[in-house]
Amino acid sequence: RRTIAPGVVHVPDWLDPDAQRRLVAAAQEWAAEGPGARQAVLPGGARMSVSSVCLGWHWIPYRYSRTRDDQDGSPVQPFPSWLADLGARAVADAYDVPEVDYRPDVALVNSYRGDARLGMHQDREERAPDPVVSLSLGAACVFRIGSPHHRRGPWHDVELCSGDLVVFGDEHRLAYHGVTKLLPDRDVPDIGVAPGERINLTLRVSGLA
Ligand code: MD3
Ligand code: FE
Repeated sequence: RRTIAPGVVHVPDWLDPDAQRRLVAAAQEWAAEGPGARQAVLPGGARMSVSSVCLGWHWIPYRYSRTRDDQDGSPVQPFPSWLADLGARAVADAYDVPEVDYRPDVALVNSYRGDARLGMHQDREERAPDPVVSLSLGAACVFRIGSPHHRRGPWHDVELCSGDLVVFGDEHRLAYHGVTKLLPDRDVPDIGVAPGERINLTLRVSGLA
């Protein structure tokens, strides 16, 4: 465990290869259901390079809904209770406490390939202050986190590898962050991710009814 900044804890290799394999298989099923994963379109018209699928609530830049309003309008897939339990264990381990009251109801599953990246942004659509849990699978990346106040630096660059956990809470819950590049040449355990692909799951508490 390493505290990167107040409220930001990185736990390398939190998921063993079997747990990673199970999460990848689940992510592939979610991405194949209904209209599938999509590259969201920003209000200015730019298409995101990251492809994503949501559970619990559907995220569109910049709001949540219960229906896939930028696809076929079908209901978003349910958020499974085993994933909520995994999230609570993640927060407890990262913050080194025996247990926590953490009930995430949103998962965003992001897939990165090739030159995909995620520009610096804040996650402000949730109405609850609870931390965000991030789980990384497959190719490594450079993740960048700054402060809640400045989109520009100073920031921390952290390499996230397959199996890593990061929890973002407290004063960094609203910090600017992004993914600056993939590191596709690193060794990845055989967990069923396509070569060069990175999958990231974030678990959140929406605070929505
Ligand atoms: C810090 N995803 O989905 S996970 C996102 O790797 C997102 O796909 C990145 O940023 C990814 O919005 C980064 C780490 C992360 C997620 C949410 C945060 C860091 C955060 C919310 C607040 C502060
Ligand atoms: Fe984010």
